[in-house]
Amino acid sequence: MLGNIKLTSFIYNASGAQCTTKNHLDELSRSPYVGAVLTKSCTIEPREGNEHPRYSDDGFGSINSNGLCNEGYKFYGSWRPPVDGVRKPYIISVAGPTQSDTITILTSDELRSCDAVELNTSCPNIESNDGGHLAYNSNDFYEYLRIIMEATGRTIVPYGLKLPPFWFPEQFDNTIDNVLNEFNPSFITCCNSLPNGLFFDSALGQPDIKPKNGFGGVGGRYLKPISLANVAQFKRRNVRCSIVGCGGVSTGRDVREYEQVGASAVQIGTELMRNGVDVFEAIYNEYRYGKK
Ligand code: RRO
Repeated sequence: MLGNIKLTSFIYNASGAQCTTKNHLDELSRSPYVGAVLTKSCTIEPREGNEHPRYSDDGFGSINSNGLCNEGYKFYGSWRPPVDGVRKPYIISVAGPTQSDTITILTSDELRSCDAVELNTSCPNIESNDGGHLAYNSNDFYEYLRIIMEATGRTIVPYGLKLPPFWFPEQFDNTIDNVLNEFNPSFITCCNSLPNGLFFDSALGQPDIKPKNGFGGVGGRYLKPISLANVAQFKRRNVRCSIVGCGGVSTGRDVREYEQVGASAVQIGTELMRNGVDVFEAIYNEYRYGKK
């Protein structure tokens, strides 16, 4: 469950991984092992994103500076699951990225077609929020959300917050006091990618990805202990909302670990990028029937 939303499986895709186009969304919707369909973070207008190469996988984890490539909120608001798909929760990730664009998207008729919104407050790769700074300052974060909530009359569909990785006790405490207790999201997703990492190809003498001098958001197994700790830290503090784990899940055991430290659901990103939608069947079976 994400708040009051019943998922059809404990696992679903992370925003950004194979969820940008109609084909991606149709495919996710058709898999019985995928518990919800979550979109790529959207903006008002479609965006091409950053120059290529902007994604790389070193076999352990991933780095990206995709630059919010997406088809625009009207597309995501008008997408409907294919008729042969199982009806499962549809969650639209909204990036804004500005406050006024976020308000426009959240108050649009198009957004009423989804079951929930995941508000992306932590994109590490766009100019206006370089490194995901916003959510690292809980006073700014409060002010940002206060204006959005006032403008939307708090009437938007159930929503969650995609948070950046935190480390220090006061980051969890301040986010809970200034943000979660003030705005009561239905869920939080821990975490977005680690900002401004670098994968470097020594044979070529250059970074793996081109935008931003090679600096990008790190995901996959590099992120797992950090995301797992973030879920556990919020859980220990008895947050009222559901917690979604996201970071480095590639086996059923990973899913169980997230569940055991307090996650209500788990998202899969790098592994989905690597091996496509079939990963859900394998990971679901391992999780459910206890192998790996
Ligand atoms: O598109 C991206 O560059 C991106 C986004 Br919006 C995000 O939230 N997290 C990420 O790692 N990449």
